[in-house]
Amino acid sequence: MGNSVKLEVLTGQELIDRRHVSDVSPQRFVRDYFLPNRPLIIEGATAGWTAASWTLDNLSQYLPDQKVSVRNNQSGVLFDANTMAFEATDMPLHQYLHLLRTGANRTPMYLAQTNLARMVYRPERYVPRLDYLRTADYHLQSNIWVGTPGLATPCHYDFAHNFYHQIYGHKQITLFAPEDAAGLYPNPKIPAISLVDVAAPDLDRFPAFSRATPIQFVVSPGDSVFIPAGWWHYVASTYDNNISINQWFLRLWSRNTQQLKMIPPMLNHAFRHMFLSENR
Ligand SMILES: O=C(O)CCC(=O)C(=O)O
Repeated sequence: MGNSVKLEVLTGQELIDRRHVSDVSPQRFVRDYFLPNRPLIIEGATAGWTAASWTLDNLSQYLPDQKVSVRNNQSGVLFDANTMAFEATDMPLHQYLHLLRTGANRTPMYLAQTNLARMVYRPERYVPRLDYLRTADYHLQSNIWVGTPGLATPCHYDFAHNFYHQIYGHKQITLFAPEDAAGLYPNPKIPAISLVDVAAPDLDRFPAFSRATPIQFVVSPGDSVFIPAGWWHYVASTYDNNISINQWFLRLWSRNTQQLKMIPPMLNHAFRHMFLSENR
């Protein structure tokens, strides 16, 4: 199966707070985590969500069958951070879930970053807004991720803030602060993506990576992670089949300075994307 996704040392797990939702009021979230742009693991935030009960066995009851694009890279990465190449197969969702349940897949497989709004009518029935989101927050989209062990999403950052919820199975997450960018060797063409394979870093090619500070931890069902905009994240499936859901959001009017710093690269990214799609 995958050639590099083995991780588990959990370096720096003491550098992130892990708190129960009852211990973090929305006001405390803003003061201690959102404004200082600090990540947080929150336990119990999804209790009561219908989606919190999703498993590989019952997901078909909630998501209608439809064609989905499933990544199946032998190399164990979702896409190659150097070339952006990836392999994918189209198949009916329910066939994919059956494949995972029976363990009949020959390679690691990943239904990655799939917008729930395109899969099901009114996904907020299953994945409601968190109490931490304010009325004016712009909820960009909720994505579902369904995969097997042996795959990782290369280290990258997003322009939006993220609540990442572990629904079923486990993931190992490695975070790096925005200040660690030099040690992560951003891809010159797509600076939001690191060239370093976090699970097997090539220190001859990327020597400054040894000066970056990883924050590594495992998420289990019921754990949510606040990943602020600009924080690098490498997300690995190392243990079991798994389901995660993430919610990207923007708080446009806020004193979170990191979010303001995201605006120029975000516009640059949007213009390039528009230009590239026009020239396709
Ligand atoms: O779960 C993963 O594989 C990656 C998640 C991610 O990159 C995100 O939520 O932004």
